[in-house]
Amino acid sequence: FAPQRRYDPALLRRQLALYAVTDPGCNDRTGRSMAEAVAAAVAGGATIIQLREKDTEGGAFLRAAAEALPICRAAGVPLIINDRVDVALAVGAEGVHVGQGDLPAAVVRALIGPSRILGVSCKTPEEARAAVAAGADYLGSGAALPTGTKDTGVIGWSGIRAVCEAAAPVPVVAIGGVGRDNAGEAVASGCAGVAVVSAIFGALDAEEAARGIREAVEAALQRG
Ligand code: TZP
Ligand code: MG
Repeated sequence: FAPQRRYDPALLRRQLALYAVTDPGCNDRTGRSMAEAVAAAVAGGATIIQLREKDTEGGAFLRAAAEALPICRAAGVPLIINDRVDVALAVGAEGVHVGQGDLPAAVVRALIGPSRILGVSCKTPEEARAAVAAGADYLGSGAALPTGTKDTGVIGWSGIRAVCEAAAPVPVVAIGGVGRDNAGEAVASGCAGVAVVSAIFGALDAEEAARGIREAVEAALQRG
């Protein structure tokens, strides 16, 4: 009997630098398949991938995850599944990401065990403290800025900073309207990295887009 170990927090923090979040709507517009989109993001330097396949049923979601997993594994990039604990466990993904309306974070932690990554979306310091207490490994916080990708409230960089302070030392990624030009602001606000949908997956050259954002994050992390 070998006790399961927690996913290494220092490794996870580094892997949160550029968190690429898939979107079927972006792929419809660019004509890329989900696998092509993931491969391009990873080639450009995405350090972690989330499959966020809203409106995709379980069977199709599982097939998408099974396609994405070897692409991510080959690059040493963790694969996180949005919302669906069952899909994450069935495919053997590294983790699950849930929002405030999904299964409670503590329940997800109990289901996935200690060694898989648990991410939780938080808009406020109160939500951040609860998610950390429930066993979150990282938080996603936003929308940092207005975005057409999701209809959600904007909390701004001050809101992101408040979540980072409440979550510490648990790392936070900013999401919503984030790209190359403002990735540095996310890091300056206390984030370990940025979570990006359209600035990568909506770009004509997703690989080049990812590369540019990764460079901006790394430069900001170097500045400290
Ligand atoms: N959660 C808060 S904003 C958002 C999510 C999933 C969408 C972010 O998309 P984009 O295109 O990177 O602004
Ligand atoms: Mg959700």
